[in-house]
Amino acid sequence: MQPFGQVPVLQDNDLTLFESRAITAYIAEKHRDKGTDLTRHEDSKEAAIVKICSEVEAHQFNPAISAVIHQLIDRRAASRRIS
Ligand SMILES: N[C@@H](CCC(=O)N[C@@H](CS)C(=O)NCC(=O)O)C(=O)O
Repeated sequence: MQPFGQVPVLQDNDLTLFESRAITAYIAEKHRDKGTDLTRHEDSKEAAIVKICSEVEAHQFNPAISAVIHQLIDRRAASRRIS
């Protein structure tokens, strides 16, 4: 389902999606009339700011925090092996 063997994957009827930000954008668009319009589709300036936030999260925040998360997971796994 995911060409790189990773998660997440979303299957919505005949549509299969991968890449977390594409999945969340799809869900936000699909359900935009059911609450807060997270993608701000009616205001192009606000929509652009949402896209900037997504890009910053993907390319600045995520690489930095991923290293921390993986270290925590590795440390927890190591402590389980010791005990
Ligand atoms: N760019 C992808 C990255 C997905 C990703 O890194 N998934 C990790 C878990 S958070 C994974 O499946 N790792 C297992 C592997 O790479 O084998 C996305 O945003 O969906």
